[in-house]
Amino acid sequence: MSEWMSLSEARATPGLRLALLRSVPSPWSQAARSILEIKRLPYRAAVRAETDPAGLLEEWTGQSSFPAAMYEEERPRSSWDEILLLAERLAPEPALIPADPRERALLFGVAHEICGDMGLGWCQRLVQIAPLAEAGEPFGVELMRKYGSGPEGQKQARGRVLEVLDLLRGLLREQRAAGNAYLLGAELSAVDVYWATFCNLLSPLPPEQLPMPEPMRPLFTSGDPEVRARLDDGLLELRDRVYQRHLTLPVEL
Ligand SMILES: N[C@@H](CCC(=O)N[C@@H](CS)C(=O)NCC(=O)O)C(=O)O
Repeated sequence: MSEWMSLSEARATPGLRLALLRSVPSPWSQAARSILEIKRLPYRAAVRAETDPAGLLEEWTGQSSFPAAMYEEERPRSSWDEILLLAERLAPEPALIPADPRERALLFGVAHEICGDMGLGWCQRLVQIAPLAEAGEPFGVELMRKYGSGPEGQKQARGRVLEVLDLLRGLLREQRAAGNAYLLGAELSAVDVYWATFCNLLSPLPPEQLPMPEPMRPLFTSGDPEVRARLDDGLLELRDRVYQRHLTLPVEL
């Protein structure tokens, strides 16, 4: 279990600090933690506390989303790729980014399809929050203000989720045919970690492995039959395997 500190405490602490969203299975936060843990990088976990001055995360990191990784006095890293590159630099082994430039380009391309703007996580969030925002639910309205992608983006969102799932199951099928267990080959890479953690937006791990507030579970469970069919085609099994072999269970929120 992590010892959580406030953002103010974290700012006054040297070393590697990760500002995280707590209590919700935010896949960006979960992926960042998982990467540091796989690499056995010591870090301090920080969460916004009531004692923190308003706007501290924004002032410190220049943006308002979680996670953000801060190493010593270096510039804060707040996007999934910056956080991955920082972790890889601080602990090159086990490598989660291939050394070969062509394979690396593929890794960042696929990872963008999972974690980036208009990727799987982004688009599934648009699918989840649209009805809440339309109903005037403050949480949905706020997230739509922050992450809305215009009427065109909203229209594309569900199709993009299906497309990325097709991309991932295609990669998995090809690797399996070549006798490999992971999305990009024989070894775990960052895209396996992203898939396992982002899968919780569509089909969360069971309560004993992911103890999220239960009223939240339906929001994180896709009832879309086309999504379910794609998950059942090897992707849930991959998620389970990655968690069991490489990540921490139960997930700490
Ligand atoms: N900046 C991140 C994306 C992080 C992100 O979308 N975080 C969301 C998770 S739902 C968040 O912090 N939402 C809460 C908020 O904005 O207050 C990246 O590009 O990797």
